Amino acid sequence: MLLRVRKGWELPDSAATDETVFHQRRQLIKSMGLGSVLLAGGGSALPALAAAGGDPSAALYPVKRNEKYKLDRDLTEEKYATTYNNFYEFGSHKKIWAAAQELVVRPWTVKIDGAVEKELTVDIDTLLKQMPLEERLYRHRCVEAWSMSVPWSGFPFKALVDFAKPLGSAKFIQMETLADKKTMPGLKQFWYPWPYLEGLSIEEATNDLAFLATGLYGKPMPKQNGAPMRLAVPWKYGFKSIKSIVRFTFTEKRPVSFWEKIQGKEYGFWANVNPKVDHPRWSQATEQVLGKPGRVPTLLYNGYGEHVAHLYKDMAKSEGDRLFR
Ligand SMILES: Nc1nc2c(c(=O)[nH]1)N[C@H]1C(S)=C(S)[C@@H](COP(=O)(O)O)O[C@H]1N2
Ligand SMILES: [Mo]
Repeated sequence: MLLRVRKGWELPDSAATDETVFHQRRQLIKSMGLGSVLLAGGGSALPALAAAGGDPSAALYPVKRNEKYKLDRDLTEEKYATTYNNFYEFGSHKKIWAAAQELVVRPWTVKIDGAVEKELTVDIDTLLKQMPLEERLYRHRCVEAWSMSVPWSGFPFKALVDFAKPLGSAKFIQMETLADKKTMPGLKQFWYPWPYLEGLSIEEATNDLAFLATGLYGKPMPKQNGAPMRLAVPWKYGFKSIKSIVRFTFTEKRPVSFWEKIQGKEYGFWANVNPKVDHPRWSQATEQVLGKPGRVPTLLYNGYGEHVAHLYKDMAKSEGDRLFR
């Protein structure tokens, strides 16, 4: 985001083709894995499936769509949303989707700590079974001025807050991404303050729109999009929507997020979308929709003002335009 300059959204056809070939290869490996299960018998079934990328949550999807959240534009084609990604743990180039296949998503545990009744660690599949899964169509607006519209599967963040039982003193929730040097080459960029951290106020996290996404296009979350669970807060710039979350810490103090630490003047804590507040180095007035020619106007709160504007009414004076960068 800071160092990376893209020549528009344009995805070379070759990359999309690569993806198709790549998936076909995965299919092949998968069928080979299943083949060896049949040959070798039950004992080796689990490792073979795991090696072939088997996801124990696959049977949960697709989930029922919540029709409350409407789009004003077409859905982005899956091939763009799953090949045009930001995930700095895997580098700052355009082949993130390929590099991110190294991410190991099982076993995966999520820690809940800080100002809660009882600190705990929960296995992702145990958590998924308890959460009210649904599908929502959301826009996503990156601070780099590109955008997409995608069907996330997942559950309201509020359901996780209820599950966590925060104490009255908790005012913010800090979230943390996995930081695994073995599989994430981006961590070698030692000048970044790993792990990737983000935060929301409790009011934001319990707002209807705040969503913990565990699937995309009716399937488990692709690794490059932040498997097995990532945030989706569509009224904020994309960098707030932290991927591959391993920890939620309830706290009294406002967390300092990853990009805020690096360049606080450009990437603040609140980061609500606003076409009138430019990034110091570029305009935020318009955006490039992935897969579409030309640019469209950017909307205040990315078009979600009716859901969230009230959260910031009393803060507008004290925070000024920091609400929007
Ligand atoms: N852990 C982590 N989360 C992250 C990022 C990242 O680099 N690391 N990039 C952010 C940015 S800038 C954007 S725009 C979105 C991109 O999500 P997508 O690849 O699913 O479109 O993820 C956000 N979450
Ligand atoms: Mo972004």
